[in-house]
Amino acid sequence: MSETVETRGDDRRDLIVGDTNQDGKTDVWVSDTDGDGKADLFQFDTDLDGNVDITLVDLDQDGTPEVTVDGDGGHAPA
Ligand SMILES: [Ca+2]
Ligand SMILES: [Ca+2]
Ligand SMILES: [Ca+2]
Repeated sequence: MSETVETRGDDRRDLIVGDTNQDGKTDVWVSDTDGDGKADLFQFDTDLDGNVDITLVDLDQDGTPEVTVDGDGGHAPA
């Protein structure tokens, strides 16, 4: 179980989903959780098993995430 992390909102919309190693599985997610169209949740699958390994939250959307947690922070991608 990973720690649950607070985000700006609960209305997740993925702005960018990336497959950096082109194995067909998504490994990067950049998401907006409060509906303003600005990214505030960033997730990475670093071991490429399809599950999120690190979650960063930019609560004030200044481009620098304030919060970093292991795992998906309770916000698994759909
Ligand atoms: Ca946002
Ligand atoms: Ca993983
Ligand atoms: Ca910030």
